[in-house]
Amino acid sequence: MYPIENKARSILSLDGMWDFKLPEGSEGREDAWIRDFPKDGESLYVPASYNDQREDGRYRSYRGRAYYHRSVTVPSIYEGQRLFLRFDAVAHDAWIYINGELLIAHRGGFLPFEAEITERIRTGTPFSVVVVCDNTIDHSTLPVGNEEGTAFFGSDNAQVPAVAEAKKLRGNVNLPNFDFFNYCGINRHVRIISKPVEFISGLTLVPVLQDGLKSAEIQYRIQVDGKADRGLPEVALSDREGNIVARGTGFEGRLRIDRPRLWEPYPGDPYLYSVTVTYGEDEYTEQTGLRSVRTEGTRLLINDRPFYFKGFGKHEDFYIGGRGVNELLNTKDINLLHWIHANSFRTSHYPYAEEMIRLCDREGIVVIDEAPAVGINGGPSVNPYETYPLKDYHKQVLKEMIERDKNHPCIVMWSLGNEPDTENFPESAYEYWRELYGLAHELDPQDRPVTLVCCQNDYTRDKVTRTMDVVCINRYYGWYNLSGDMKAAALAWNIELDFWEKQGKPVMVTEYGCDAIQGLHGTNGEMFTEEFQAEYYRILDAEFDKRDFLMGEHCWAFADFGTLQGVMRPDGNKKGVFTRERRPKLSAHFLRERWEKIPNFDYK
Ligand code: BDP
Repeated sequence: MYPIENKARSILSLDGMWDFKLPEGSEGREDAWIRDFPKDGESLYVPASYNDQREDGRYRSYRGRAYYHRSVTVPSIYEGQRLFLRFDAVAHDAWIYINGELLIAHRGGFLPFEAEITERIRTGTPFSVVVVCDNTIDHSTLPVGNEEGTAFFGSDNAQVPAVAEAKKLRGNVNLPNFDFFNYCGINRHVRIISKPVEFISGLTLVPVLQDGLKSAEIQYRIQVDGKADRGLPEVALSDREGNIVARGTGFEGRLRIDRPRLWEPYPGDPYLYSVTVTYGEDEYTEQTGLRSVRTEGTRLLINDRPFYFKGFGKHEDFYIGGRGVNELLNTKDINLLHWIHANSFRTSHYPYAEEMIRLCDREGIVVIDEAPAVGINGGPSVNPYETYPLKDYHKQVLKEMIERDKNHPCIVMWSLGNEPDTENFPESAYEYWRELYGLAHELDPQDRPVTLVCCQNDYTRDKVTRTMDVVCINRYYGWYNLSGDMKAAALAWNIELDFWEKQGKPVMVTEYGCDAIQGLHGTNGEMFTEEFQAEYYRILDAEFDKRDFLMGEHCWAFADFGTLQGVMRPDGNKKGVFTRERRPKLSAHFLRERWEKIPNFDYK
């Protein structure tokens, strides 16, 4: 549950300066650091990625375990409370030690974990927290790293003998099989949360709209923790003004609402109610919205009306902090989405910080929530489904993601992953992704639509994409192929769209785009110019408008972002419609004019 403060709970933030150390070589002394952290550690800021905080190339190229330390004292006034240490995200694998003893280990860099420390510490007495985090990516991690060969967009031509030899000798390096920088470290907030001895440990909310949206109920389920029986929980639902509009008692129940105010995407009113649960001494409040979501024919319906997605794939990425949670930047991004008349984004390619999802609830931005499964693709000769040990872990990540985000009204669809191989090994792909599809439906109490985002490939061989609730396609006609030839690109799009039209499914474009270097201009549609990017969108969007079954367009990408260096990535990926510092490129003005004219509902 997201940490909150109220009369029963408080938060001690552990954000700020931590001691940090990267192992120097192969001395193997680091185990001792867990008990006795070296005094010569560097100072690094948390929450943020460690990679760009110091002028040391090793911080960017490092592969392996990194060590953080901090001394903490919980004030004595907390005596008698239960205390929990929570990490919102540590990339990628983490081991947390309290006074030299392992408290908890966690796999995966984008989801929260917490453990009770009440019995491990004494209030009023300093204790040490050591975080060991490992940024290794390989065939068993999500996102996936390569174990041999080159990174995504790498430039190592192994046919040159000297290059092949040098690669063998260079030792362990991280080879991302994905196109974003592998920013690592304590990327999100760290907090100690105090809770009463008996406390509320789980809350599930399912809005059900009835009677042609004229009435509604919220089904709730509550879990508690603690030895003593504190009776039945009480539940109160308040409207935006704070008036209680429904009450319930018990671990499960329904809150009925007459004349409900619906949660609507901006510029509609993203109306939020508050659910407050009390149990013994404890109290927990969560905001929730009333909205329905389902697919029907070629449409995705929000509140029973066909929604048209306008927006982007994004990244959590910024100067210096890397993938560190950045609430100031999130605020700016949401306002840029409003400015450009976008209504949605996908959390490509991993679940974003909880603060961002909460902001989207409030601001009426529709979200497709994506698991960090990117890079499940080994080329024509490697069947990743047989050789990458991922499935159980992938299930675990899905479970954690849906558990974290299940109550948010802004989330209307789960994405199981991005651009896996579905073409070289279509049967294996089908088996793998259909099982996860079933699991996501099972796990989600709101039973939202489920998708997987499919790669530019021979779509006729792909058997699984078409079985998802929504077909999501990433396509780069006019850029990676038919480069610069927008006439041919429009033709290719139409050939492919004819195919998808026949599937009778809701289809949306989850990525299309091209690099544009800020300030580079031209008069003849030259690739990489701002004019080319604007023209690219103008030409392709005109084709999309002719297709009634297409239910959305997400440009790639919202803003320029950092990647591994390589010959195709001059200072990162430049497909942003905004620059990395959030200045609009020419295409932003085109999209703003276009999207102003496209309503959220009934466009198609
Ligand atoms: C797609 C990926 C995305 C990349 C993009 C690109 O989904 O992560 O950044 O292409 O090449 O394949 O810019």
